[in-house]
Amino acid sequence: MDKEVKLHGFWSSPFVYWVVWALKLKGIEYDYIEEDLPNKSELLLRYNPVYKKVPVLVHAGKPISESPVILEYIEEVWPHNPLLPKDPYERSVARFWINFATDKVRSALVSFFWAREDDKKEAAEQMFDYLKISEEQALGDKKFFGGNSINMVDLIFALFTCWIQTMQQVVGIKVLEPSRLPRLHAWVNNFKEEPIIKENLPDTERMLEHYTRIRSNPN
Ligand SMILES: N[C@@H](CCC(=O)N[C@@H](CS)C(=O)NCC(=O)O)C(=O)O
Repeated sequence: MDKEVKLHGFWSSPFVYWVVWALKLKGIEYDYIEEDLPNKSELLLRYNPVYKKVPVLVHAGKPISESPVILEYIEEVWPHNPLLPKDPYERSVARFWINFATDKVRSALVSFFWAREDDKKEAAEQMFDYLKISEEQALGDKKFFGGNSINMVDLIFALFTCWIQTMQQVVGIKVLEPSRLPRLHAWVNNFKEEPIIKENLPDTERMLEHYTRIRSNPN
């Protein structure tokens, strides 16, 4: 029987993983529909006519698009195993870092991935600066951004797990090194060791092949 919750996704998309992890951490059953992005399904185009992107979450026939919006929706509809702090101030701090990661750090990662030979070092340093700020100001000495357990900030910063690791290999520069970002580096390992995350990560070989192909042939 069809489930009430459906997720349209793509296997290498970090935005899709944010939603997968949130649903799994809350124990929500769902049907997963893998999209062929060069050849999107009619349903995806109907559900997300503005951006035509994944992820799209469909709950009781109603579509929700844009991953941060989807995460907020999941948190509101299924408040158990919370992904945001209860305290309003702490919640605003979490949202501040979610914003910082999706805006500043994510664009720095994209610029790093696409940088030409001459600009690579500068792009790497810009990303390092943002990661250092995140390490010092948001993570501190905690195990996770959420404290002792994973919260929404951890899910968003997960861009700096498999995705940054693959991109560093493709670009040929390492930014997230234990000597320069020791606490963030330890966080990556802690995050990837959490059972729900560990069971739901993209295959590293396939990621490397995929991102190498994208970088050498953007179209
Ligand atoms: N801002 C969107 C970004 C989603 C996004 O970029 N999805 C990509 C896959 S990683 C996509 O669907 N690309 C298809 C396209 O652009 O045609 C979100 O947070 O959900």
